[in-house]
Amino acid sequence: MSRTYAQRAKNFPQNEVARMLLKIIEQKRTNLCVAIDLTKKRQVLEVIEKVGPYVCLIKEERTNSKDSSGSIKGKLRFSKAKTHIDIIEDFDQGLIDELRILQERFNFLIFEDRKFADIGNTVKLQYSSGIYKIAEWAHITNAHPIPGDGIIKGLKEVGKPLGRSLLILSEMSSAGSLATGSYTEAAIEMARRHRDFVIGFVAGRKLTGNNYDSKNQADNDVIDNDDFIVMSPGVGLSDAGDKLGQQYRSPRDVVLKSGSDVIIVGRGIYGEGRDIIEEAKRYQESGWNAYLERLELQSNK
Ligand code: BMP
Repeated sequence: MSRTYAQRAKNFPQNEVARMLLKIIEQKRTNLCVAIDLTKKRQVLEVIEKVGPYVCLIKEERTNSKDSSGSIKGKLRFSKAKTHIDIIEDFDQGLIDELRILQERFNFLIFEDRKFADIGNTVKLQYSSGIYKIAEWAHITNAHPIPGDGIIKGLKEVGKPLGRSLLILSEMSSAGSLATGSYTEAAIEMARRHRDFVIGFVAGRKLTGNNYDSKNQADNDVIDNDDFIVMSPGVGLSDAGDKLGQQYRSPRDVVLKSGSDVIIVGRGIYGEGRDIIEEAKRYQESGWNAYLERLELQSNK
């Protein structure tokens, strides 16, 4: 049984990205992933400059890289998903080049939150081609399980030779999500069939382990050959949610009670009126302390 992030690296013999991520988490003592949902290239880079020391992972959204004006505060907008935008060819490489430089400087991985959801053949194109060429620069991306195994097979054909990894969206943080019950169970089974490419889940709680249904996740130990990294969005220390169905829980709740491995935080860090560096530190400390508390409870069992 492995409990620490560092110990768990050996549970991913086929996934270098998982081992790298677990190593970074342990070295930097942070399980914080910042979701950069900003529309201007300059805003994205500004936030990463500030949060870089406190994160293990940057969750990137497609951005409008042409506009270099505007301040961050009060100008947040979510990128809009467009059908097959990924295969249109006129992308500015500048942002990707700068992201790479920041990544090397601060030692974090990049997670493109693309939420693929189409048949295998289409997602292959969306992942490899078009403006964004996601597979070239994103260590991790994610997919909905709804189309069936073909979506993973398609993404794997592109991503695996490049050493990339995938997360499966098996639960969602928004109110009324349909990703529950047997849907979530089927998503877990799908991930198990593709352990050579799938390293974990986007979910609100640990979904595998010797006692994964327990209300107290300190009771749930990792089963080494059934280990997945769980990343949880819907994390906020100051708000209960937003007006569009988002629901927030604290890092302590998510990591200690629900056994999640990585907290994903967006507006809680760079929302209007927030001090980005202070908030990044606050979430990093809160997430890490919850992990230490979980370890202590487990070792006292
Ligand atoms: P925020 O902390 O600002 O609410 O942002 C949450 C981020 O996590 C967003 O990028 C959103 O797309 C993502 N997300 C989520 O909120 N819930 C999910 O179930 C899955 C997500 O990827």
